[in-house]
Amino acid sequence: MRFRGPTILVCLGFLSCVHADLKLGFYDNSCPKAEKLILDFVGEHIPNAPTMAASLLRMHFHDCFVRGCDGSVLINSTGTNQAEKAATPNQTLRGFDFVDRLKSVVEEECPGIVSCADILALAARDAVGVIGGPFWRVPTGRRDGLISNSSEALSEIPAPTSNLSSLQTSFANRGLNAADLVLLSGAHTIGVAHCESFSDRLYNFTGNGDQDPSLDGFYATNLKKNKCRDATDETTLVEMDPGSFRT
Ligand code: HEM
Ligand SMILES: *[C@@H]1O[C@H](CO)[C@@H](O)[C@H](O)[C@H]1NC(C)=O
Ligand SMILES: *[C@@H]1O[C@H](CO)[C@@H](O)[C@H](O)[C@H]1NC(C)=O
Ligand SMILES: *[C@@H]1O[C@H](CO)[C@@H](O)[C@H](O)[C@H]1NC(C)=O
Ligand SMILES: *[C@@H]1O[C@H](CO)[C@@H](O)[C@H](O)[C@H]1NC(C)=O
Ligand SMILES: CC(=O)N[C@H]1CO[C@H](CO)[C@@H](O)[C@@H]1O
Repeated sequence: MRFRGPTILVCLGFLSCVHADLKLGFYDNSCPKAEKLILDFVGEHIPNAPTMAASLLRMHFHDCFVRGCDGSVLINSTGTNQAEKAATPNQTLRGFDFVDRLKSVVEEECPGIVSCADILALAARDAVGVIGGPFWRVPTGRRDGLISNSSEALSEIPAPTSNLSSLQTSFANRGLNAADLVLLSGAHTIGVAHCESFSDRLYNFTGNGDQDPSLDGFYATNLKKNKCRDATDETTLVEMDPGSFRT
């Protein structure tokens, strides 16, 4: 299944549609207010916390890339299971509380009807809209998964060090082509990254204390001087798109 042009971000919403019957307005009869409640909640809170839009969009992506968009990214670890949340790429996910609160609002209206997976998919879409991003239609009817496995998350979510061919393979495994990869990577026009996610490209690209030669020299120098001052910085955040990372 391929989606092109203005519907770029729709692909994420459709990832799980291969195995399930999703449709627009799945809850029109069972919980007619669901989508409005989500939109209102997001519209009320995202303007006060605009960086949350990026967090929700990324959480939706991570959810979808492990076992489909099934909400399993939200599941907590237990004494006997390390959940997706515990995997390294998830250590920088934020917004779990936001989704939990949203779920409570929807539960109050219609107990046990609307899946967490749909709530996350809709909230990510609506939050991007609130900060001035594109709109895409989100078919609903996802069912929540019960399995959440940190080692799967580690192997399924592309690493910041992944090269182009492994990114293409990872996307192809989910029915997404090179154009989808490029377009969806455009999500990085919002949000932030921790220095540690990419500092090897500044300080130790091949293990010899070198810099990635494909990185723009001016940008790299600027990052080293003003942001990621040494190879061990684990806390500094860098704006993905300096000057407009919230919009
Ligand atoms: C193509 C493979 C991808 C890789 C390797 C990748 C990797 C990353 C990394 C390393 C970060 C920074 C994490 C941190 O240091 O805090 C990040 C952030 C982010 N990613 Fe991706 N990503 C990919 C695709 C996507 C896609 C498809 C989406 C959504 C459509 C997405 C949405 C985001 C967003 C919104 C942020 C900012 C999060 C925030 O500000 O809290 N990414 N990504
Ligand atoms: C996960 O744990 C947090 C903190 O204890 C709790 O607030 C949240 O409701 C839990 N989420 C789920 C999906 O069980
Ligand atoms: C999690 O997934 C890994 C890799 O697929 C597997 O070896 C492991 O048994 C799984 N863990 C659980 C608790 O299911
Ligand atoms: C890309 O990375 C994969 C996995 O690490 C590796 O097997 C492959 O050789 C790399 N390809 C290129 C062109 O560097
Ligand atoms: C650079 O990478 C090499 C090989 O992975 C490692 O042995 C070395 O300690 C790293 N240097 C720094 C400064 O992190
Ligand atoms: C939100 C969340 O569950 N974060 C976890 C990510 O992984 C680290 C390390 O495994 C945990 O300490 C965090 O609680």
